[in-house]
Amino acid sequence: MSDAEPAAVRAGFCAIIGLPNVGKSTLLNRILGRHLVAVSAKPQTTRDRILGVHTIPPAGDAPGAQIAYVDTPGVQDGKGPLRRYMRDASVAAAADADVVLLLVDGTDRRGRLPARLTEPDAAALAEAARTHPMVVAINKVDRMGKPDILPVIEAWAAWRAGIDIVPISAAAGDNVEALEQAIAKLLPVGPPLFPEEMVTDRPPQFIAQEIIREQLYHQLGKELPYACAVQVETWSERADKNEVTIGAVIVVERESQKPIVVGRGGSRIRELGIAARQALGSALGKTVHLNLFVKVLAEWSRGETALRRLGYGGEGEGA
Ligand SMILES: Nc1nc2c(ncn2[C@@H]2O[C@H](COP(=O)(O)OP(=O)(O)OP(=O)(O)O)[C@@H](O)[C@H]2O)c(=O)[nH]1
Ligand SMILES: [Mg+2]
Repeated sequence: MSDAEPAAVRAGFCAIIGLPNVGKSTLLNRILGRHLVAVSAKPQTTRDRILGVHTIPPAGDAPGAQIAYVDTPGVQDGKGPLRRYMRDASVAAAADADVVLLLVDGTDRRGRLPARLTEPDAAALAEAARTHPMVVAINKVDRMGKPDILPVIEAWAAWRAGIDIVPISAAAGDNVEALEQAIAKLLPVGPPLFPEEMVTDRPPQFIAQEIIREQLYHQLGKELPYACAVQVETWSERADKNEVTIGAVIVVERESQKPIVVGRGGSRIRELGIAARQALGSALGKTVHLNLFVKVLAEWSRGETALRRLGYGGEGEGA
C-alpha cells in the first residue's frame, strides 16, 4: 500500500447493532445532529432498520468520509411476526454492512461483558465479528466511574484481537468523533454513495411517525406502546408560511386499548398531541398542526398483511 497519494475518501455502510436499550438510536441521532429515530427508556423501541448518512468533510490530514449508518432493532429472541421482522432486519443490516459497530451498554451488568451474553446473542456477535471489520463502543460512560470502564474495555479487547474499543457517551456526545474516525478507517476506499446533503432515505412522514411513536413510549404505561403503531395519513404543507398540517392515526390492537390512549375526556391524547407537536416542530423546523386519531386494527402485530400496511416489511427499508 502506498500513502504517497492524497489520502482517499472512504465510504460505506456501518450497521449499528447491540442488545435492546444500549443507545443505538440515541447515537444515530447524535451523529446526525437531529432527531431522526425514536429513543426511549423501554427496550425494543426501534422496529425497523433506518438509514442515516453522515458525510464528514476533510479536516487537516483526515481525508473525509461518508458513513451510511443503519440503526437496527436490538438483537434478541422473540416470537411472532413483528419480532421476527425486527430480528431479520438487524441480521440483514449487519450482513450487508461494510463495518459493524457493536454498541455495548457499559452500565448493564450482564450485557456489558462478552462472557455473560446468552448463547444466541454471543453466537450472532461472533459471526458478525468473523465476517466483518468491527468496532466496539462502550456507551453510557457518563454514568460509569472511571475504575468501572477499564475492565469492560479489557474484556472486549480480549474477546477479539485487533478490534478498536471506544468508550463513548451517545447522550452527551463524548468521544463520538473518535468513534467515527475508527469506523471511517475500516470503510472501503471510494467515492461517496449518497449526495452530500442527504441525511436519510426516509421521507419526513416516516420521521413524523417515529416522533409520535416515541411519545407513546414516554407517555403510556409499560405494555401498551408495543401494541401501538403510528401511520401518517395526511400531510399538507404551506410553504409560504413554513407550516405543515399532519393527520396521524395511532393504531392499537384491541378495542379495550383505545380508551387508554384517548384518556379521560380525551386528556391523554391531548397531552400526546402537544408533546408530539413540539417535538415535530423542532425536528422538521416548521410550525406543525397535528391531528391525532386512534383506530383499532385487530392483532396487527400478528398479521403479515397488517404489518406490511403499517410499513413493516416489504420494499424500501433503507440499505
Ligand atoms: N446515561 C446515558 N443514557 C443513554 C445514553 N445513550 C442512550 N441512553 C438512554 O438509553 C435508553 C435507550 O436508548 P435508545 O437509543 O432508545 O436505545 P436502542 O439501543 O436504540 O434501543 P432499541 O431500539 O430498543 O434496541 C434511553 O433512555 C436513552 O436516553 C448515554 O450515553 N448515557
Ligand atoms: Mg433504537
